Amino acid sequence: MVTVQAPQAPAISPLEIRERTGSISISEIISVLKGEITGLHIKQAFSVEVAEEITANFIRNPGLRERKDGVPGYCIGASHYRKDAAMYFADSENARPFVEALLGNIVDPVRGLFDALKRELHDQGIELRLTRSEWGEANICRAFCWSGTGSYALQPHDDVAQVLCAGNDYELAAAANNTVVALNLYTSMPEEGGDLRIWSHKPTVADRKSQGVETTGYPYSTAYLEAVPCHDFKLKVGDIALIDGGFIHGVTSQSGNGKRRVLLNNFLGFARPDLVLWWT
Ligand SMILES: O=C(O)CCC(=O)C(=O)O
Ligand SMILES: [Fe+2]
Repeated sequence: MVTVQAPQAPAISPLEIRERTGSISISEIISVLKGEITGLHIKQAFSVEVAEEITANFIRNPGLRERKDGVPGYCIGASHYRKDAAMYFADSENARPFVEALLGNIVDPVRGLFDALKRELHDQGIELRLTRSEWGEANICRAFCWSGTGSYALQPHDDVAQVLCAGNDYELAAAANNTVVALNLYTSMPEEGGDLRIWSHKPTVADRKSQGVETTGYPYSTAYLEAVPCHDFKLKVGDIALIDGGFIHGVTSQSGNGKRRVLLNNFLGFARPDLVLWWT
């Protein structure tokens, strides 16, 4: 006899959200890395002038291209999503001049944050570095502008499936057992929408299998998330958001003045108690 199991309702995991205005503190970033904070939103964390310069560098960048991996959007830089290590590191090496052109020679908030976190972790006996391999090294960030139509500019997803399925050629595979932190810096925002929505659910491997997203973590259906509470980060230019990328999140559709939504993004996480890796 075949028994048909009723689909399991997604388990609710509480969100620990912090939102405030000002400079980002390194101890807060470490709290997100340790899984103590699920979502950290720092408003006006870097200057509008710097944001505008990076956005201008994005728009005129010869490395700007459309994503061809099923996620609608435009990007500069490399993504390890659905790539083996050889391909990802080759992409990273090829994209380096474009990422450098994106950040230009200004004092930018990504490198500033990386250096400050590196110093603080070093004092605690922990190394922070870009992930690397025999094929090359990751870049410090990439830039995105999502172009999904419908309710979401970027559909609900988690960032951990792609790390869990990365394969043994990646040293970052070890980070999937710990909190995978997504760091987002917003350099251009539309007038309305483009919120970062995070749901109170951290899917397991079994949840992903049931949703047919075992290796990608993308996309989860609206029906699956219907009964799950969520929080919307209302973002403005110059804001920084860090989230535990294991929780399902997405970007709501945008409207208003036609300004594009541009962000710098990367991931970081503990690979060992004495090593934090940083990748894209
Ligand atoms: O655009 C955002 O605010 C979030 C981006 C994101 O979730 C991702 O790149 O995986
Ligand atoms: Fe994400």
